[in-house]
Amino acid sequence: MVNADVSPRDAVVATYRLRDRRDKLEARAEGIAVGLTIGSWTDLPAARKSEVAKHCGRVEGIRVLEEGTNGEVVAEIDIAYPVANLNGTFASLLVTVFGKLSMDGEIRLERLYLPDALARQFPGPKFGVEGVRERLGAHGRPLVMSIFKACAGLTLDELVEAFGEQAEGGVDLVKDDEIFFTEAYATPEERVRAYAEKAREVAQRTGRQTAYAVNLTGPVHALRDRARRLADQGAGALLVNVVAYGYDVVADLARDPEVHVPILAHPAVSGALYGSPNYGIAADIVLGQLMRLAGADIGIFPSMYGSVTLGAEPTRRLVEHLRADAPHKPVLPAPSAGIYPGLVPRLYQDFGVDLVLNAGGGIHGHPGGARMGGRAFFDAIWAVEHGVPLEEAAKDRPALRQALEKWGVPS
Ligand code: 1AE
Repeated sequence: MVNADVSPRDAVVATYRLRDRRDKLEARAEGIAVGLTIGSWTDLPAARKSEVAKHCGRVEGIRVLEEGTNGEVVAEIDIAYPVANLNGTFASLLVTVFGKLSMDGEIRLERLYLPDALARQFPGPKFGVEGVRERLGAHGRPLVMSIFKACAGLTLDELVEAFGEQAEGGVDLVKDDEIFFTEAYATPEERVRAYAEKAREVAQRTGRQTAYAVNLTGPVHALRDRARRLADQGAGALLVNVVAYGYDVVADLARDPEVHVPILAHPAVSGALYGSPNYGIAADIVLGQLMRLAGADIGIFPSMYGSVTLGAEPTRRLVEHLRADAPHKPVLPAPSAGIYPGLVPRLYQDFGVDLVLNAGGGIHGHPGGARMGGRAFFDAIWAVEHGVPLEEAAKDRPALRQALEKWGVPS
């Protein structure tokens, strides 16, 4: 019953890491290939029809990685699923490769190969690295993004004042915190309009334009209208809690020409998918590969250094997905959580110049306030670009000096 005709060109190939008895691996792999496509746990007469059999999955490989105990081994298996089973949605992709299977004991989706013809059915980023740089007028250096902290409970006037403080620091973007949902004090539309006015006022004085990435919240059925409205009213970008809402929701926004601003993908909730080494879906798929397909222009993920961390190897693979040669535009990486000015040389070294320096505490916790917090990042950028050690640059740059005094430079 296994389909021998499906070629890599017209198949999605999923690689799983699982634990099972060595002598059961073949049957297990075959059970997945059939069970997730045309079969079930028992013989189904209809599955023998040739038209149905065309849709069957195929075992592409079985590799034992580690010997375990009691005859069990840790192994990787590759299963090819015909693209013809899918319909260009994340729902069809994820349910095919890891729907029911995700509940079948110790098994983890490690890699996912999509042929270009299938990848093209997903929108990908509307702007990508160059498009975001163009919109923000920021070239040849990392972007600096401030995370708006402590928002719930502030009146619109207080919020505008806090936005102004961040804009005075010269940051390219101020983004809402992902946990900012309440509209009791100001709606997202009111914030967008008021911050845009404040940004214009600051820009007239400083020559620096700051865009606002507004948290796109509300019921799913209203998101597209709200996104269009926020874009029209002056939002610089949309912050979306992608995993909570679902990749297809983001893809709909990315496909819509009237949503004419970049999408910032926040990773909230994703740890529930990738957190275990033995279950779930690898972080680089969740936060790299699928985010790009869905249309994220900036991809936020836990940095390797800070308060919520991701290891160096998953990070490398994740960033590779964001930047790899592919049918879609590349995505700007925003390694986040616990970012402060002393880390800037390390971030350049690890990620290069196409990068977003995204900081909440590292800007608002600056002894001189958010204004000085933003400046400290630009001082650090200046130092790296001129090959000057941070401590040296800090001597005549008070914002950087105070930041280094408070948070130091990692060794
Ligand atoms: C990986 C997500 C980071 C995030 O959402 C966040 O708010 C970070 O804040 P700070 O920079 O760690 O204060």
